Amino acid sequence: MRLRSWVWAMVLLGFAWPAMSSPRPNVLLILCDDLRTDALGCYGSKQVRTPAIDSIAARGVRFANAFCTTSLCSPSRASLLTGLYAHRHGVRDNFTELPNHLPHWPGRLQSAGYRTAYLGKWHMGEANDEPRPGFDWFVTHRGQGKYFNTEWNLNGTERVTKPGYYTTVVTDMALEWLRDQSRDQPWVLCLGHKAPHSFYQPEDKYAHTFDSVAVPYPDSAFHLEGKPQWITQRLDTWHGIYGPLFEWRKKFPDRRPEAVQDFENMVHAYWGTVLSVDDSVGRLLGFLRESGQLDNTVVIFAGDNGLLQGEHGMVDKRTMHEPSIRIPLIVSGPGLPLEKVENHQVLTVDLAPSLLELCDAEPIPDIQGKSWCQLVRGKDSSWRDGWFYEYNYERQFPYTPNVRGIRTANWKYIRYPHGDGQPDRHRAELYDLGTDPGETRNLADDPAHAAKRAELQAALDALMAQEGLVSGVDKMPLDEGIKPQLPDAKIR
Ligand SMILES: [Ca+2]
Repeated sequence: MRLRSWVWAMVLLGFAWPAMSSPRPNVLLILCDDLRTDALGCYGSKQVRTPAIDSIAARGVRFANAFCTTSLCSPSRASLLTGLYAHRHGVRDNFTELPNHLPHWPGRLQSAGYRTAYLGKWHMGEANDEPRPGFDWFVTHRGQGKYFNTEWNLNGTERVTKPGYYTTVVTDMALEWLRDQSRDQPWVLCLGHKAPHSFYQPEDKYAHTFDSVAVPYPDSAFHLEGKPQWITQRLDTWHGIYGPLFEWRKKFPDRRPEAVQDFENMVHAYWGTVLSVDDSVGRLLGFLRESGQLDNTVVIFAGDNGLLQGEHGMVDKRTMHEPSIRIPLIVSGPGLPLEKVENHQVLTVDLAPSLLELCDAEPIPDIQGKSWCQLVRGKDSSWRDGWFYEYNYERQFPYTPNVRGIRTANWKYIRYPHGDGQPDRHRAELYDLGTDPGETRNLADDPAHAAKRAELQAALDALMAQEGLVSGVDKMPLDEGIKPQLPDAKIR
């Protein structure tokens, strides 16, 4: 009774109720492109020092087992925004627009009264740099952008080539936008880095930081026995370790042991681009701290997909092996625990419902992701045990078959459908991640593990059937095999 009387007194005195509740948090999403978890200090890198990124983990939640559901840039970005798998949002490759009718979390927050901006790499719709729905301010470029001197489309008003390093330029633009925002209205800022996507070009000041660090090919590159043949066939291609290595190797294929120097140079350059991202994060956090907004901002640092860096003889991503599907995901802000490491498996599709819950906004109905807000507070005992992965063969990049697979906390089963509904022609893969996290021993054809394989096959079928993906509905192209051809220069 006392509370009700107090509320009525406030109403009679002319106080508005919303002003009495805590202000809605701002949202800063920092999205990297092709960032491996092991290129960050807080995920255990011994080489790459990332104090600013690590500081987000220290004041928030670091997800130790975050995964993408399709390891490819555009499909995964669409999943991060919409909470949907690729088969639902329809962005199956790097050349498809995110359909305008699909709701996404920044758009939801815009409808709920937020000011919203997207700055940097969008990359859904290769040639389109025009503004997209749901954002009050939208600055991007065509295609992959360039590490130096990118041409930007400023909110559809003009195209400007801004001199300098991409990571620095996009951070300057982000700070400029943040300084312009009123304190009376919450905001969403999505910053899409190009880094550390190929072709890796560090800033001059980081070009030689790792010169003294030896980077051999991973041991798993030399132990492909028991794995499907297509992995061996990939070795000399655009996505294999003896191939061009995103132009860090000029003459290829090169299987000579001394050609590992090209691989080492490539990895050094990749790491160098991450150091600039850490500088960017430091500047953004510094601004939020100095302007008194840090404690009321949800800060998300994430990658869109993982990256193979020599494991099993592969570079690039797309496959379902661990380095390809693992993404960094670190979140801090009001309502979240401090310095927590969350070990449950979370997915790209979980970001949208989680952020909308943190901002107390209307959820998007009928999506496939699940909010992890209660999970990280230790209050969700019904979290998923397993999830399925999907990738469709690309004729422009004929280095990875169709992939359907399931990952549980301790097991992974991967199959490679041909695309014609007939029995698979590639050997499947089965790994005991509990004892073999490096996926070195393929147990798929081991009679001692036949029951486990059958169990996981049934679980995969059940998960996909829940989404309506039964035989004949789950569409995919015909697998035309692994080919030596290089992709078209315009889409590399
Ligand atoms: Ca990517």
